[in-house]
Amino acid sequence: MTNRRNFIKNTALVIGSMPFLSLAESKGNSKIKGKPIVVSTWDFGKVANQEAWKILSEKGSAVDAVEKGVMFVESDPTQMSVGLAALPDRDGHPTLDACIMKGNGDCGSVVFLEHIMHPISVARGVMEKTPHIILAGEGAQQFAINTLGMKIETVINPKSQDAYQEWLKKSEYKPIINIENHDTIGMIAMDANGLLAGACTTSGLAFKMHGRVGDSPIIGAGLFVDEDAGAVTATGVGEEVIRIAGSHLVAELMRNGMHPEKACKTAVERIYKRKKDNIKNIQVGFIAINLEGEVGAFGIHKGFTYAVKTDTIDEIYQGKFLME
Ligand code: SD4
Repeated sequence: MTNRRNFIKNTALVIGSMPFLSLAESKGNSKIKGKPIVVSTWDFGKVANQEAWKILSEKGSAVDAVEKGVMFVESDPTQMSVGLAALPDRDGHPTLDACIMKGNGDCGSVVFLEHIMHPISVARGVMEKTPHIILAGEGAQQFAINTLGMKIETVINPKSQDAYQEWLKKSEYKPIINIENHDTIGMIAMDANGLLAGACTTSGLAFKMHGRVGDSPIIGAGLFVDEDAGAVTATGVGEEVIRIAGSHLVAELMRNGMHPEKACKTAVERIYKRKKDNIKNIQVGFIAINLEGEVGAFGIHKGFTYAVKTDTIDEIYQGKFLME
């Protein structure tokens, strides 16, 4: 992790002076395909995919697979960007966002949730046990306790606490791309029956304002799944993903026949077009699966990784990117 961080910090220094790279120059793989298949954001997607695969390989459902897959990351006590061990907001509270969606349009979401280990399961509870789609804050917490039987928990992660103490010295909110500040897990899957589902869970941007909610729990922004189009999820600066309804945009492009990689690239370019002047401070990446089980991924900057698992693949790939 330290090496990766240094590498990324160094590359971040040259952002802005670099021209766009052509697709051929940036590494990635647009030929990946599978059924069943599970695809997740970032390096930790690999272990999460392996959890999901336990369900997919037994002909289990995509929705069970994505829930179980991301739960693995949510309960990792060393995680600094997902779950209760993550970096807190500027007032010192880890506040969590998550959502889940099936190809038939069923979905559920929780925002600004505190002290609950598995926000994704609360989101699933909202989807399955309420007439609503989003529950927030205390109401979401009460639902988790009273209806789902969850308990209030706190996880002390010394690394997150030290980072917060360090941040407090200046208290400046300056996201640095590709460091823990942007490591949401978004997971999308197609099961053996061809059904699609996705899950997205995060602590959001580190040291954010108390009460801030990002794209990750917003259906259509951080996640969108449609049995007539495909499954898409996003990671990065949530405000920019929300502005373009990013995951929905990628899904609509795939519905019109665009390959998942081109669709992800088109969404990334839309953010670039609007934010050219500040693009060096903005990382966003998308991953997508279409109805044929073809995979695509694209990030604004170098450094966005994603993990793929099929019966023959278990890999982490470097997402293609617009600029170094
Ligand atoms: C957010 N999109 O809250 C999230 C952060 C993120 O990888 O994706 N990190 O804006």
